[in-house]
Amino acid sequence: MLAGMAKDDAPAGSRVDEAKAVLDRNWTGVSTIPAGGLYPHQWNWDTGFIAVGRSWFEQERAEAELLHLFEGQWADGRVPHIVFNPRVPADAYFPGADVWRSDEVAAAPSAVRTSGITQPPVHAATALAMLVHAEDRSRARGFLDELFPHLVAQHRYLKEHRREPGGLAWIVHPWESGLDNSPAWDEALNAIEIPGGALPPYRRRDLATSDARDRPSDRDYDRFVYLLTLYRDGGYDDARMRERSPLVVEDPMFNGIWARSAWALAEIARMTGEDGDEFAEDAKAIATALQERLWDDRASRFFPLDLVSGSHMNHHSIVSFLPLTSPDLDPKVARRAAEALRNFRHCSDPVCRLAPSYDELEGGYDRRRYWRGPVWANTNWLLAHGCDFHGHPTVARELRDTIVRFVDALGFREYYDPHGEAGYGAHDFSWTAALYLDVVLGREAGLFDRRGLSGGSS
Ligand code: 2M8
Repeated sequence: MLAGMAKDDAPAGSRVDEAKAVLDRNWTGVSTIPAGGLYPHQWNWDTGFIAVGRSWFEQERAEAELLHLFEGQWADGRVPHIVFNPRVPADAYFPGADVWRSDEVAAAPSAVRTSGITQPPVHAATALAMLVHAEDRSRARGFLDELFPHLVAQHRYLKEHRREPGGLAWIVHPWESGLDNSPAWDEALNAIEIPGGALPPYRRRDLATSDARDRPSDRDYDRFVYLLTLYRDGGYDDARMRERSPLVVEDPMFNGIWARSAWALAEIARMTGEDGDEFAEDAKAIATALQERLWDDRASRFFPLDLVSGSHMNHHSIVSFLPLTSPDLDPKVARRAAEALRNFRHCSDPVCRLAPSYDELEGGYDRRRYWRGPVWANTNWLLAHGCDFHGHPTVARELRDTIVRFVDALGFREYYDPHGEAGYGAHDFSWTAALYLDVVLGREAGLFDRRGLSGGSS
């Protein structure tokens, strides 16, 4: 059971050196893997979180790993969700490079093999945070100059290839949401009829390295693989996928993070002497579209929109609150969302913490299966920045406290039981270590509480 303090009653936040050691163990020479065994390659949004934490103590490596991710960027601007490490055996992860076959697509890079879907665009805000943490600020500014065109291309990919006329970006795979197995996607996933012969034979690799109780069901996995093959066999053509995919969703979290990213791009443009108006306007437009299309006034939260059925997906998952990361959200809407977030646990247990990935009172909740109930460091961390920005420091503090208390008591796990009874998933999980570092060191440096998304940006 989670006690108030760390192991052996050490003071809160005393595992900073261990957190750095986790990141160093997971460093491959060019990037940081999420965790040994289960995730042996470079992941997209993981890199964004990892670089924030790493930049507190290893500026050069943090820059290198972000640049390495962008070596996998396609000519159309998409940043793939995985950049494969060629030194890792082909069967170490499924679906691997041979399944995605980026080398058969003209727009994909030739130097590295990648997946073809994307993940939430956290990287522009990461780059801003890295500037704040940098020991060598002139080097950090040079890095921003180098990264800026890549970030612009990432933004324009979403705008030109993934944007619905209503103003929000859609995703075509639960893996693009980052919250792969969330009950939020159940209905849409369950509605998918896989045509006979359309599913290639495959063997799951995740179950070889982790407990089946933590991972998605075989039925869900079939649908993950089917959606992948559909996109791949259509040459990763977005217009075609928008028309034919049985899963096309406007996700509040993806779009909230996109809005934050556009806002951060405008800030970076200002610092690097570029014109940032386009991005500032886009950030506002995405926030407006979030409110118009996904805000549910009665429930005081945002619900995803299923563009195939035309209905909102009214499940009580954490994605409903992530638009708080958008700086341009109407303050009244932000206040109501922050209040609803605080009541989100529905848990009588006093150690029950903010913020589970799914509401405990809802069908589909599972306190240990990934994204179906457990608490994750990254969603708490994103929400904390959003709550600070919108003037809700108490909720922000509670969210950050949860990260520190869970890690202090249970180690650097991939995710945690919301009642604090256990950690689950991978051990030595990189983004947990990185975000713990950011919270503990950011607090020591006095960065939080109404200082803005990156903890202060110039
Ligand atoms: C999980 O997703 C991957 C597929 O991308 C998997 O289950 O194999 C998710 O938690 C995702 O958000 C994360 O980026 C990835 C690596 O940590 O693992």
